[in-house]
Amino acid sequence: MEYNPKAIEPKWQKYWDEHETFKTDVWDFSKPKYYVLDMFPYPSGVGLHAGHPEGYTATDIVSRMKRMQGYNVLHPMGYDSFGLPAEQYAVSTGNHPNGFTEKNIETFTGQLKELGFDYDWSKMVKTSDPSFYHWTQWIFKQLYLDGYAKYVDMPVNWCEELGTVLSNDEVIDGKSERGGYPVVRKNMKQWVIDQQAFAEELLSGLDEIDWPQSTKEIQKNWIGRSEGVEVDFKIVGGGDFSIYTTCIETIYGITFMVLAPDGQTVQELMPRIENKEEVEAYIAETLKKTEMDRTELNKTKSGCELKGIHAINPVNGKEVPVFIGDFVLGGYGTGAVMAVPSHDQRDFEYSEVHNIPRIQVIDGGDVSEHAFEKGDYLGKGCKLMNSEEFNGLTVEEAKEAITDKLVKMGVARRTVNYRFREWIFARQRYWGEPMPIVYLEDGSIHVLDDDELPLELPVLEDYKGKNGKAPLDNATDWKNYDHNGVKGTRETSTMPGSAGSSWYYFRYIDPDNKEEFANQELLKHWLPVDLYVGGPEHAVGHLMYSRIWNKYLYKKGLSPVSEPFKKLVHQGMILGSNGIKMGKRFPEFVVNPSDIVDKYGADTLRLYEMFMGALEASKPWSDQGVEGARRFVNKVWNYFSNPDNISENDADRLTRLYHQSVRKITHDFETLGFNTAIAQMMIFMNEATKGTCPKAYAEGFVKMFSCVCPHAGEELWSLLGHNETIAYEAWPTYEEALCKEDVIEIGVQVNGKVRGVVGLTDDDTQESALEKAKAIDSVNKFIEGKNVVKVIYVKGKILNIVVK
Ligand code: ANZ
Repeated sequence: MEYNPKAIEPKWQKYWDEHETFKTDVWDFSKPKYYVLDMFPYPSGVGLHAGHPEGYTATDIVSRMKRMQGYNVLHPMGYDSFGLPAEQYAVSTGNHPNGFTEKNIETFTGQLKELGFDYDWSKMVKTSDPSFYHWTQWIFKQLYLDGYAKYVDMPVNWCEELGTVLSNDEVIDGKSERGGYPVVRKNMKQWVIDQQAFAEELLSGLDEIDWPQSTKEIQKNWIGRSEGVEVDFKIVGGGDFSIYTTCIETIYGITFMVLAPDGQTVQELMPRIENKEEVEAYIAETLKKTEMDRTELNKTKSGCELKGIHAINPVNGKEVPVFIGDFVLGGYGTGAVMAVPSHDQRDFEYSEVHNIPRIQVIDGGDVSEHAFEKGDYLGKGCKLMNSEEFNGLTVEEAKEAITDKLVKMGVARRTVNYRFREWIFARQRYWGEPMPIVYLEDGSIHVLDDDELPLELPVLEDYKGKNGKAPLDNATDWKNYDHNGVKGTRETSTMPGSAGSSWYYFRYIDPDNKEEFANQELLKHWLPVDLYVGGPEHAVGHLMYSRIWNKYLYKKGLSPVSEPFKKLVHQGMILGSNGIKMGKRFPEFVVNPSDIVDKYGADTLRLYEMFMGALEASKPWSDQGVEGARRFVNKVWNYFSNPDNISENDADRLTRLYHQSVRKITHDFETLGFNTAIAQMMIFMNEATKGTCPKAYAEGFVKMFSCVCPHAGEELWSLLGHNETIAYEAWPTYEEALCKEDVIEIGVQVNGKVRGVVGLTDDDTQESALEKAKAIDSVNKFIEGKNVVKVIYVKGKILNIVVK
């Protein structure tokens, strides 16, 4: 029978749909649960790209195996459907983005079904659907009521021309990435989420989860915890300010202080500053720069002195000049630093530019001697000098002793700082969740009552924001709030793209719930997600925000788990056959998965993408590779679809290989080593096709094969005489004893002379061969009490032990 994917693939897709084969009864607690999650796509207008089927096939294989192993499997799919492209479509056509989004979702769903994934489509969620964002708004409301979502004045990157706040990565050299318009730092009232409140749990939680080490590192650095001391400095003539330092042991080395130009202190001091004009001009310059530009390590340390202002070092009463410099950020620590140019690289460079003396206080740690090893603090393990009673202490001892002294004096506090700040939680855009917030006439904030949710997005005539206002500002009727006599104006910015994706994995478990965001008993049973597969580019975006929302819900008793994703795996990128990322630059190298399905079938595409290399590796596309995958699917098909190849007897030439294959493929699927699992299938097929195959082995093989190639798998299963889907059949088992290779006897030489014979199998390594040889008296006699200096072991041939 000819293998014809064009006929069997739609046939089985229809069968799965009609029989609701993959519909999960979430209330069935009789079996152990397994929750497999894919990062849901943004439904762009271009449809699936070649990278999508990679991660999705990986989870599909695992979910199919787990189902056969007796788990109740939840493997859902949905859409992260708010976002910029749909908004731009609305602005340019004047149409509501919903229609555009729905059309794209239809295309995506069609393409995903065409690939044969075992999604439970009845659990589909869309973040732009009011029945979903109802609960995004509700969770935001709880964050607000509990004080984690706040409306605060804070510095942002503001682009007047675009009329919106931009994130740091949307600003290049002080201009907007889009359009090249000027961007300034300015203070604005913003909705933010206080993520620092969860910093400690976010850090300690990393130890509980099975995630790639690199992703954990990225999250750790992003959080950027640092332990230090805040010290108060008096100003000559009245007033004071505090600084934050992680190197208090260098306090005797202070020769100047630097304040952030965008901080409060310099404004307060302004009347007393003698060179006011110069200072104000420098502040204005600084406000044009982004934080990224300011913290760039290689740039010159610009700044200017605040003439007439001196600070007093609390340890020795010494007066030092005060400067402003843009490398000191207003939003970190206290926005002020004590500068120690002998031991800090940036302070050193600043002192060079501004001609400030240096005092060395750590023996061997002077940065000027190591000026080229930028960024390193060079004092570890060294001893203090020029530091009065602390001379001779090590840096570590001095840290403690000086802190103790300052704390006792009442001028310092031990503190912890985090690099990450508030998460800015509002965008001046249309296509996002409306905020459930109203500003009342008396100036107070009203958060909508539960019965006012969901607050739906109004339809607009014009989707473009005007005069620096958000698009929703155009919705005059909608904006004016009047509820039971309470009057006010609605917040017109919307939530950022990452709002819905921060909690969607809760909703899959109970997507139709109208009373709560998900039933707690169900959450208790189904969370955490057992396996999550998606791209590494989300390390500090989505994967951080999801952990933050879950930490909050966990604290509140609304999530049963402290971490939402137990195991995380990043799939690698599928490159064009030119070895470069597929994209607009080389359109001729872009592969459209639907074209491959059309030409070779979905099973071939799935098998190919799993066989290209390790899941985590990036790998180039190869048309010959696809051809090879198709030949293998053909080979499996031709062999098992022919009844002449199936025999009834069990004990057979294939027994050992079959048991080994079940062992290896099960193990490799479990650890997501799909390429090596498929390689084992190939080894099995090479042997099998030399003769006939017992029916039991044929069935076992087809079950494993069906995880990778589900359509051909189902069809072969029915040809083997079954009427029901293969999806719920029991996973094949193996016997360890039957996996053992035959024992081969080889001679053991000690220093070149044969001293005995040892039985070894294919599984034996050099170490185990040596151990077995030592267990033979006639051999051991020549080894005992001597040093084994070398072992030469060639499988099946020789074992030569050299002793001295
Ligand atoms: C004196 C000193 C001496 C410092 C020395 C370092 C080495 P992390 O680990 O990132 O927290 N700093 C403090 N506030 C700052 C701000 N708002 N903008 C820029 N830099 C700031 O770094 C803490 C160190 O960064 C602090 O320790 C301070 O410089 C600087 F030999 O104080 B240090």
